[in-house]
Amino acid sequence: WGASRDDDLLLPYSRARARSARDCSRVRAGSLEHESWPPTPATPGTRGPAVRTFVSHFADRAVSGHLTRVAEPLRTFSVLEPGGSGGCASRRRATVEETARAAGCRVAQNGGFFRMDSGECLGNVVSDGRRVSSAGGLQNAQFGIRRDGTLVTGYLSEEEVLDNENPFVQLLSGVVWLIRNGSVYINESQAAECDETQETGSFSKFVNVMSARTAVGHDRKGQLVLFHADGQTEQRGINLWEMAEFLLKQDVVNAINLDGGGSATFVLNGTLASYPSDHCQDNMWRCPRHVATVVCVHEP
Ligand code: NDG
Repeated sequence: WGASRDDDLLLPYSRARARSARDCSRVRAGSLEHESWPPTPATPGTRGPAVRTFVSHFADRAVSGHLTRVAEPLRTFSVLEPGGSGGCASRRRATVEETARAAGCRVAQNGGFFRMDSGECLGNVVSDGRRVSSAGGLQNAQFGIRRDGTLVTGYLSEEEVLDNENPFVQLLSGVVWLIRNGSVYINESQAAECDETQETGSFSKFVNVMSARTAVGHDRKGQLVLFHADGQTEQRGINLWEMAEFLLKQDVVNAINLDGGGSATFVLNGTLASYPSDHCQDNMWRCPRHVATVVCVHEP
């Protein structure tokens, strides 16, 4: 999928082409729209992630979840492959607990999207400086940290992902750039991004349906922010507009939407602390999904 659309880029007038709601062309070179936030030195005394638990009202529904802030993310934040290094290459899938326990994460959530049938990690994955998966220039919202601690949010060409001057040490892909420079950026994302990366349904269903959700971004102090809300597609949870509004109120400046639905998982000190929507083999119980990448907050 997607590859045939490469041809679009060879046409001189391709830039003028009206963008469809499913822009799955690949951008290899040049510079795309993204925001860079310079590293902020941590104020002395701030140690470890600050985890807040909420049960908040969205319209009439009570929704539970967590908001985590991380000072000095360069030293304490990692994107992890499923079940440890080599997990994307071998299309392994693991629960967030499995991946997080082995890596000693204090806080961990599911990360990027994956193919439900094959387990393939989708999009860019740079894990502790190792580039283990490539989006091949497909346009989806990216979040990453460069070697000097700069936080990058938005769209990146293949060339920019591979930058050698100030390379990415952590990078992952979501679907929908929720907040750009302090404003909701969902409509723009729907026009610009490849929606084949998600399997919930049409792009507008994916955006507007109530579901469990996760996100990553940063606030005005340069702290990395992780968000997770419990839910179940069409039954419980929040849509992307509600998540973006919540994050804006928390002083978030840039954020992207990560994998949600049955993938949404929050793990605190190695223990499941969220209410997953997938059923276990015994229909009575709910079980955390085996997912691909994990976002992890660990000791420096
Ligand atoms: C979740 C996603 C789905 C995705 C799948 C695998 C939501 C609401 O995980 O889009 O294809 O990554 O984010 N659902 O089910």
